[in-house]
Amino acid sequence: MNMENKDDPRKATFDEYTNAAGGWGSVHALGSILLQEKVMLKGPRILSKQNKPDGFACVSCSWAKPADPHVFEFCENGAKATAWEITSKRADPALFAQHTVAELEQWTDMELEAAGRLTDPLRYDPVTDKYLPVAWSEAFDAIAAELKTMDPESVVFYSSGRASLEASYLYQLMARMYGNNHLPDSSNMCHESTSVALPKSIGVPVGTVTLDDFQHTDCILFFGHNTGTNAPRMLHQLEDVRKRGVPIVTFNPLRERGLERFVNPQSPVEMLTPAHTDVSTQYVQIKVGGDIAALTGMIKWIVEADDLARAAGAKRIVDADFIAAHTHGFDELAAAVRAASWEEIERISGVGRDELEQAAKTYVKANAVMLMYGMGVTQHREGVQAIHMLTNLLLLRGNMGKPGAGICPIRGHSNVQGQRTVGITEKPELVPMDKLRQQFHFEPPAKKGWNTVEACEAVLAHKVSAFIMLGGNFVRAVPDHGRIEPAWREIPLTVQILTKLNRSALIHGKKSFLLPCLGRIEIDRQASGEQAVSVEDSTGCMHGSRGLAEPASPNLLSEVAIIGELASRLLPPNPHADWRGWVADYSTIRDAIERTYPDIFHDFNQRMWTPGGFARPLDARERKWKTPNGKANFFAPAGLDSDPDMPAPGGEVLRLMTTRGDSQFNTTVYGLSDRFRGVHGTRRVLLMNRADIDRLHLREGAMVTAVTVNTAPDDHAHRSVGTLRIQAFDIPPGCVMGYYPELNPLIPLYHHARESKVPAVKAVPIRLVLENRDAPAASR
Ligand SMILES: Nc1nc2c(c(=O)[nH]1)N[C@H]1C(S)=C(S)[C@@H](COP(=O)(O)OP(=O)(O)OC[C@H]3O[C@@H](n4cnc5c(=O)[nH]c(N)nc54)[C@H](O)[C@@H]3O)O[C@H]1N2
Ligand SMILES: Nc1nc2c(c(=O)[nH]1)N[C@H]1C(S)=C(S)[C@@H](COP(=O)(O)OP(=O)(O)OC[C@H]3O[C@@H](n4cnc5c(=O)[nH]c(N)nc54)[C@H](O)[C@@H]3O)O[C@H]1N2
Ligand SMILES: [Mo]
Repeated sequence: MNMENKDDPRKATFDEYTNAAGGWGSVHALGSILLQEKVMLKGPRILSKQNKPDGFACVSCSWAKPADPHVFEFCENGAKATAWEITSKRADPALFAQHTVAELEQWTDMELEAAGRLTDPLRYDPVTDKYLPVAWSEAFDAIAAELKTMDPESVVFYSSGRASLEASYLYQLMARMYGNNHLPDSSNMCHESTSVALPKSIGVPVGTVTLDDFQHTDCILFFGHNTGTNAPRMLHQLEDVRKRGVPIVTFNPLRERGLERFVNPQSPVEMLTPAHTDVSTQYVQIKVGGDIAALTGMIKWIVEADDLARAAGAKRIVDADFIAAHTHGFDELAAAVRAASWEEIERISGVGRDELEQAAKTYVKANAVMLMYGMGVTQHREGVQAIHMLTNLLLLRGNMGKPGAGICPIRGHSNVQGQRTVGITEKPELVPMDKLRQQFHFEPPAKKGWNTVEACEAVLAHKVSAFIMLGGNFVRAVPDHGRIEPAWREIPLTVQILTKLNRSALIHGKKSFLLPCLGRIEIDRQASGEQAVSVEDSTGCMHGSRGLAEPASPNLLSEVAIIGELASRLLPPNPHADWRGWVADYSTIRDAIERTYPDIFHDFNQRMWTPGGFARPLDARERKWKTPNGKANFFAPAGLDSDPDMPAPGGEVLRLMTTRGDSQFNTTVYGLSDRFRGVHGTRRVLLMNRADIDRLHLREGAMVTAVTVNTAPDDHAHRSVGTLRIQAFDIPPGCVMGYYPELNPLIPLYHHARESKVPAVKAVPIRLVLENRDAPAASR
């Protein structure tokens, strides 16, 4: 264990990051990452192929990859993710011979993954409490034999959004041929609120914006996304847009650096001079959970201004023709916003009426508006309603289905959108089951499967006999660790397909296998030669991706090969499902995908190398509405708070948002600093408003325990996380920011979005208890 990497909040330092995002900081950080992973030599060559038409699709975020890429079409965080995958460090059998699982459990998340790439398949040995090497064929036979004895209803097939379209398609097919739709995925914790909201409002499950739209837009609204950290390549498009003078209005409780100022590390002019691009033209520092209220205020101003315009016979403010021809529900929405009081709007949004009116005026001045959003919107109790409010705003002025306009949910994992496109979902109605039946001559299961929260509930109820994981770190990513972890250890069989050691490998089932796979950056050699895979980005474009690094170990298999080998042992022989043939030549998997989804994937093998990717057809882009009533739908808000069951403000209860820092990819923690927010040397910190610190008789630098305030009447569980340092920060009163996944023990499993069951991790009610071990005075 590296003691330098120990998270000691008492030794943390804080500063104000005064520079822009991007710039020298990025370049410097990049060099030190390559050095740390000992990949100085191969790193730069590999990075030059990142997100290029003939290269590999970045394994970090899912932002679009342009047809005419920059020389370096990657960001600092994408480079970190690459270095993390091509690292020269190895977690080989020698490491596991040295340490029991109980010992490894003492390691931090960061130390576990820093051990490096897994090299060989491993089987848990309860006698020695160690993971021991196992032959691939023995592992597959053993897992298949176990699964065959189990009730398919009790087996879960989780996936994290990184696996390729090819691997994902085979995975869902294996689960369905085995006999269930228990296919929860990381999207259930992420943009599921989007997948529920958009089909009802505009009849598509994904965003409508493509990169081209950035050239035609004349206003961008930005809700709840930390772009500088989580999709930094988008800053290129934002910079271009700003250079044209297009306004960007941002709604976020925190003044995220990447949305304030940006220096392009690839632009020599900006690098040599202190010039930078101002990103947001108006920054609305909204309260956590205040989006529905803020949007109500904006829409109220628009509707009332339109009333006046109509009365005066002046030009309408709303697009009345579009509303009449294309939409349903305008009158209900208008009535709801007219009835809302400004007093309530201001109190719940935490924003003054003038600020909201200013934002609304910017919006109505523009002819083509794009709206982008992230986890700050989806991960609330009323996350689905909040998204309806976003589409409401766009539909008011026909900002859907015209160049430069539309909605853009900024997706997380690099292929999370694509997985859903090829059938990874617990909802049978989203899958063309008749096509699967025809193609593979089996009866697909009709019963709805479990999503992530339901799978956790099943684990708690001891209904799960096996949990298979295609990537990810399920045990760490989900809420309520204190309840989930003990139940997890009771699962008869857990199987993880993974690249690095993580907590889910250590908190394992009674029997446990670790099946290490190739990463997307590595060369994938099969019987017919080197294979490529494909992914879908946040803008619905499909890209080919070819690995170019030598595999971390000769004993790794690709995800496709692991699924194919397991399926061919698990499932009865079926001449229509040639698992080993698919593994030998992935182009045949793409042929199968094309047969299941001809509209999206016609000529898949030819088109996958289109520069910039090929776009899936999206009816909403052509103002065709595949909603139940054939219209684009307005939805009136049921209430103004995205978190209506939160105890009243002003008391001791605070709203905790759990979020990512600059040195992590989800549960993968690269380091202890969050540079743009000025936090160094710890992740055990709560960023608070200074007035709250005083009001609650706390002190900056004091150490506290955070305790969850239960909101369900029958919940008596005690949830707490201790040794957290208080730091004053520019955040609205009543709101607190802390880091995920360290704070996940605080989140009750039932605290999820009402309609989508996305854990409501952005607004957890907590109170703070002073510990008597203080940190030295803060150094800000
Ligand atoms: N480097 C890096 N890149 C990543 C990831 C990573 O961990 N590291 N993760 C990937 C994944 S899976 C995902 S889903 C995305 C996540 O990317 P984001 O969507 O940016 O997710 P978070 O980091 O959780 O940040 C949420 C943002 O919403 C704001 N926010 C919180 N509550 C509210 C609210 O009530 N209203 C509004 N308007 N804003 C709010 C927070 O201040 C923060 O800026 O990034 C992807 N890309
Ligand atoms: N409190 C709180 N909780 C959250 C969130 C939050 O904002 N706050 N965000 C939620 C969101 S948006 C998401 S998406 C989930 C993330 O949940 P997951 O997707 O389950 O978690 P990750 O941390 O992305 O998974 C990291 C692991 O993936 C494995 N891995 C990496 N690359 C590969 C690969 O190429 N193949 C395979 N097979 N495995 C690989 C590595 O072993 C690594 O340890 O967490 C959710 N949980
Ligand atoms: Mo995500």
